[in-house]
Amino acid sequence: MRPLRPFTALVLLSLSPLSSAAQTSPASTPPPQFPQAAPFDARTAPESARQHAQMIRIPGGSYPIGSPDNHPLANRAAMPMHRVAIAPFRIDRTEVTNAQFAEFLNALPVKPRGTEPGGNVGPRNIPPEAHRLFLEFSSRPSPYTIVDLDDEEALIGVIDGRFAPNPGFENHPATETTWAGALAYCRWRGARLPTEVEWEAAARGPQGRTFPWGEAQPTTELAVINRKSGDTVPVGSRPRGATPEGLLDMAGSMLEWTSTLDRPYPYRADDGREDPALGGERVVRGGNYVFDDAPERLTTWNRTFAWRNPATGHRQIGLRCAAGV
Ligand SMILES: [Ca+2]
Ligand SMILES: [Ca+2]
Repeated sequence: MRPLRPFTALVLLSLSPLSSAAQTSPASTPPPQFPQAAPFDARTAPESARQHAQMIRIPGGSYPIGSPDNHPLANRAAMPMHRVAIAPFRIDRTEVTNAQFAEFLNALPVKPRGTEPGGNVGPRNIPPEAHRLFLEFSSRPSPYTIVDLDDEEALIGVIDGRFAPNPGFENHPATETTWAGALAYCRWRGARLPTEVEWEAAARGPQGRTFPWGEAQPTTELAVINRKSGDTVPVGSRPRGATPEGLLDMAGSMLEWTSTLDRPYPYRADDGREDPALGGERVVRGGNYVFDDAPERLTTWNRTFAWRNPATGHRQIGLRCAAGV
């Protein structure tokens, strides 16, 4: 359970203020080098190939970015509103699914053992040298996983010695992926993570929509919100909440990792916030199905969310990839 972690960290800090644990916050850990995956192959990764082929083009141009200061749903952490010139790019139509992310795991040089559903995967299922890549809680806490398969909210497990989505959850959004795990997936597919401003431009449009679908207040018909923890739904289940270009679940369902370090607006691409080698919190966008049912959490400009340590996976954070045109 993720909510226990801050408490655990506090206990450790208070008991051993001079230990290395006190001096290095997990969120500041630089991302590691993960093992090299086999080259992307559409024949063995058909779900990821389909997602990639259906990416949606977002026009380049000057986009409004950041929170207006005179709006009922204004957010100080997203001020000031400014304009950013954005080159045309493509972005996934939906969040990446468990089936798609499992295809990436099976391209890694790691052979899991046995059969266990996501959440029950443990040291017996993973070769010892790869525990740190897949297990957040089993054995010692990992410094930086790809995905937390031992977290109770994980929906990818092991079936007959292969990584596999939990049956029935193939088309649900991937959960418990770390920031670097999300980046590694997108790179394997020949893509990348969207920058924070690309994500915002795709959700907001050049005219500056308040919500991805427009100005109407969020409802459960427009967005996957107000659900119990673990109760995800298949990606793209709220077509009425699509953007004009057809992007789905840009508000609600999962929060989505971006490439960008959490630094104040105005956005600057050249000040280090896009350096993938740096530690620090990465921005997640779009609200999520458990915690973010309030309208101010689902605006296209909101960039303030708790629990986004990039080194561990989270039940409420998923991903979608971007690429050049
Ligand atoms: Ca989302
Ligand atoms: Ca986790």
